[in-house]
Amino acid sequence: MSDLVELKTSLAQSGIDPDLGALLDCMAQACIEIADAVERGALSGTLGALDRANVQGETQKQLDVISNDLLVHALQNSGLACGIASEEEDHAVAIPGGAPYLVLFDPLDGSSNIDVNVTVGTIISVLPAPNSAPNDADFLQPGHRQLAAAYVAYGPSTLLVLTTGDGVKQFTLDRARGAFVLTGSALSVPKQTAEFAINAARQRHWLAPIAAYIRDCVAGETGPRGRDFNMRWIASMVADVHRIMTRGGVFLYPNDHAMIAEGMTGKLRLMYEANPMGWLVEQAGGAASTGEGRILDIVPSGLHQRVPVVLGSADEVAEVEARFAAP
Ligand code: AHM
Ligand code: MG
Repeated sequence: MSDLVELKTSLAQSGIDPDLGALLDCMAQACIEIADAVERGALSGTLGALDRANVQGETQKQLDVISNDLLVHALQNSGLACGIASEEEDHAVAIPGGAPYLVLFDPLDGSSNIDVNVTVGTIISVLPAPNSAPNDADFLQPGHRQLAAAYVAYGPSTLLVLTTGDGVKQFTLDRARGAFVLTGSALSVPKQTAEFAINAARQRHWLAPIAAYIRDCVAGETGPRGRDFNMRWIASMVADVHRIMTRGGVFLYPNDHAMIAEGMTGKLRLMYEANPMGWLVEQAGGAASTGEGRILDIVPSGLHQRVPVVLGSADEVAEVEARFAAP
């Protein structure tokens, strides 16, 4: 089909700084290589874990490291970013050259799903660079300062979902062209939903507001919510959020008593998971909260800081916030 709009063209027509467009196109090209690596899996001998951990103490998968290297090398050779922060890098990586952007990413989110052939993804955030030789502290900007946010879902189709602050566009990888093409120009998260996503195995650890919210959803038609709810949990944030982008829902990864006992403030990382996904959901008309306030207004204190996450259909996020606000 010749009337399809490729990502590069869509970016050029969007009115954003051409260098930002080129940066996003560069990231997209690297993600096509990640898609190839994920798809080949066992054929390349790249499934399974490495005998080493990242800065958060999580065992790295081979494909975590391959994906990180592909993105880092693409950016180092692009001349379009002056700093990188990644889930798989302990500290920020500076890139000489004076480009005005910082790029943050989770190279392969949900990587526990790789070995079972379930959708995984890449999450990307772009911030303005305050100087040309950034260190960790220069990245600590609230999410509302993001210039672009995107995820790539490596599923039955490889999808790129992107915002630069003017709504959310979806692109599908066309293997014949070797390019992403526009397949959705204004993604919208319905305001209301009857579907929630949470790891219910942590129920015994939940804080009271989360326990009360899920109890009322599960009570269904005869409970206080007066309707039946459905539950889905893929354990790949990209896949769970993409379902919500497509048909609505609420995704919760709250802080809980067990994590608090370990000195944690949730599981998901603010800078390269919660902020970009939060902004994408907001740009599609949804909401993104810790349960006690807007995620994008958090002033970060660390590159790998963790936060509670409640995002998706606006009415349901408000319902969770009301539980936290209740006396
Ligand atoms: P990761 O960045 O180490 O892959 O962890 C993040 C993932 C999310 O994609 C997903 O929502 C969550 O962890 C799943 O957690 P759990 O294993 O507790 O279900
Ligand atoms: Mg990850």
